[in-house]
Amino acid sequence: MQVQRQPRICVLQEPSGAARRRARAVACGVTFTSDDARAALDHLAIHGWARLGVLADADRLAALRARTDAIMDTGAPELGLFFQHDSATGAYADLDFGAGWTGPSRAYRKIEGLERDPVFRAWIEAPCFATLTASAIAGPVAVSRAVLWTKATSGGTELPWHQDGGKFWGLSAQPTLTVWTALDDAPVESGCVEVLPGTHTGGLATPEGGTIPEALTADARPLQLPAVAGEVLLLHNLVWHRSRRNRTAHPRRALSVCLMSAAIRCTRTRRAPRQFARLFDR
Ligand SMILES: O=C(O)CCC(=O)C(=O)O
Repeated sequence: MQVQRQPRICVLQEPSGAARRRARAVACGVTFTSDDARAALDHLAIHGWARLGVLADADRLAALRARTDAIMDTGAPELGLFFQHDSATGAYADLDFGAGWTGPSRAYRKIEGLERDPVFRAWIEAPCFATLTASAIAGPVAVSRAVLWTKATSGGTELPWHQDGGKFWGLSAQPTLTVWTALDDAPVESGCVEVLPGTHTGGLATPEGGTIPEALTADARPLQLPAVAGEVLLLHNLVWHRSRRNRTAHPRRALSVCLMSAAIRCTRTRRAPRQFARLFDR
């Protein structure tokens, strides 16, 4: 008898009820309470990811998108942001890691330092995130990084499986809470975030952190996390996650903010240590 081989990568979809609940949240608007925060944090602790629902309304989304466009068009030199453009091929290996802002373009894949921008800062310090961090982080809160991950229409760069931690991050302790906000709808076809649930419980795949060696993900069963504009996801920094290229005619932009205790320090020694912005006046 011939035995059929299973495909190596099997993508898991959330049950359709989840999509219905998301749609309902969009229709009704959501208030975010400390009970919501605790439920999401419990889910995060077990699975390495969680949904907070749609928390950014249409006005907020319009402001964040307009500011994203302006930042890409001008480079916002007064803010000293870090820019990285898409590679011409869409392959991660072909990225230019040192070029920075190279002129107006809607195809910057990664922009860091958004906590210094007033429009983004207002969202990072929105009351829902004060509520969230009150349940998640003891004492004063700081932002270790605030990043725009964007995938231009019919483009973007393949982001391989990685963890957001390890020696490369140069921190005195490992943060665990990343808050990801969809600025646009992010369906599967546009390169939504994908995770390997539970992988955060295994610690770092390599001491350096960052990209996961390919041999470890050959049999991976990704869970795709499509999101609607305004929806917020939590990602544990150590959960293995990735995102693919955008196959739609719409941009896929998202803001990812890593929140941590303000007691965590920068341990890099080659340059002056980074100072992390404190949030929520706590
Ligand atoms: O939005 C994406 O494509 C990637 C998100 C990510 O890697 C992160 O938030 O750490």
